[in-house]
Amino acid sequence: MIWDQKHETMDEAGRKKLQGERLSALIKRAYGSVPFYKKKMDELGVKPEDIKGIEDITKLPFLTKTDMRDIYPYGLVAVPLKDIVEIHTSSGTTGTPVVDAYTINDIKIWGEVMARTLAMGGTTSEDTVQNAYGYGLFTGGLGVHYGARTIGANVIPISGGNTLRQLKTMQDFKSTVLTCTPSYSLMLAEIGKEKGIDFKKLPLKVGFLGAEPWSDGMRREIEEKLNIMALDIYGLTEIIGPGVAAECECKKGLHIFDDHFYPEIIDPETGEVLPHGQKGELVFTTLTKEGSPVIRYRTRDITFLIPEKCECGRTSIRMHRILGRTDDMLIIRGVNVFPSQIEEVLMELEGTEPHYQIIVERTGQLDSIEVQVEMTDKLFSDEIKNLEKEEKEIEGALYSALNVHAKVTLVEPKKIPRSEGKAKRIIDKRKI
Ligand code: DLL
Repeated sequence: MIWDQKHETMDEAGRKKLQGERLSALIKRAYGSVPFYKKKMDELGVKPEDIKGIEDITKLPFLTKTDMRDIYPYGLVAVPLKDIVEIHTSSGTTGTPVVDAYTINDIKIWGEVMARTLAMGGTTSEDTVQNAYGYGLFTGGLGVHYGARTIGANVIPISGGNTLRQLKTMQDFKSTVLTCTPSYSLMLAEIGKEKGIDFKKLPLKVGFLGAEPWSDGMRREIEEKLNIMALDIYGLTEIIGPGVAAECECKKGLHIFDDHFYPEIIDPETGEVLPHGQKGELVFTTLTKEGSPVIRYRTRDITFLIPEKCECGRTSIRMHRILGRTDDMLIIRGVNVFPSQIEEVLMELEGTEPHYQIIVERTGQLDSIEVQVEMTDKLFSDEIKNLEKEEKEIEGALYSALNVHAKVTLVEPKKIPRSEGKAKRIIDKRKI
């Protein structure tokens, strides 16, 4: 179901015109009210009048995470503080958190883009949404909440964690929609199975899963174990939270809500804008945001854009699911590897569970990785020599797919820590 026919199915010329008008209004606003943007534009010799259409976006300076931290907390705010009605921040586990400050209109737009997201998987006012993203400064909980509210669905604001209560709630209230991270959905499946829950008998039909990288192989596991359709949803605090892009039922890339969030792909080394279809760093400009507008923000996420029209009828540009982050890329003996590529390989194998961790170490100048992956109960009860054989086979599969030697260790079932939010896939011993 398409929530916003007008904006989601615009023709190319109409979309470009709207984007251009919104960009030029945004730049006037940002230049006039955010000293940080004025200074950056003045340094480059760009004036608001130079931005007439969307193609002029390349004249503008980039914004980085470091910039956002330097101007913490209110440095990007473009309206009087009395007009800010809500703030969210990133977790700040890796440094000063980044802040998103919303006006009432920003919250309304958030509700709209999240309604588009939930409608992609068929959510209507008849549905009961079990929202297991964390509520609080994290954007997941409230973002989904506003979307479900906009649709008029019944939302259960259960937040993350407390798995037994999640499972009871799912059964008692007959939840039809689940929203949480992909890794947490697997934990629900696992504990549910242990408790004897038959997901085929529950009315749960769709999951909107995101906030962390995952693969198509992981999707297959989740869909099978929970008996749902699992769709990928993407977003980040700096831009709005969830509601930046989402998959439709075709599952062929995520539709970017590009009437609000304009995407570009750049070469992370040179900053050069790359043509559609080429892999690079995703950059976003918030065309309509009032509270803390973001101009050409370098997300550090790696993907490519898919301009062709989707079978679902939406005309917005799509992006491939996130392939990795520039700061998560491992360089193992000269080969670039993203954890998601390792996950793709692991998900194809028999005898293993979708729970793994990658341990990175440095010996001398060289980085090496060990992949710890859980074996199934069946394999666990097998003979040692079979385990060793399986480890060698996985090492071989990783080598032929990625050209990288990784030591593989099969670990006993339930050994890898489970996650209620974003899973920690990499243990980087180089930094410890
Ligand atoms: O994770 C917002 C969100 C909440 C998205 C709920 C989807 C669902 P942050 O905590 O600021 O915001 O983290 C943003 O998480 O730059 C990506 O690296 C990663 N990320 C988010 N969604 C996906 C996804 C929320 N679907 C950072 N696939 C982003 C891969 C994702 N990575």
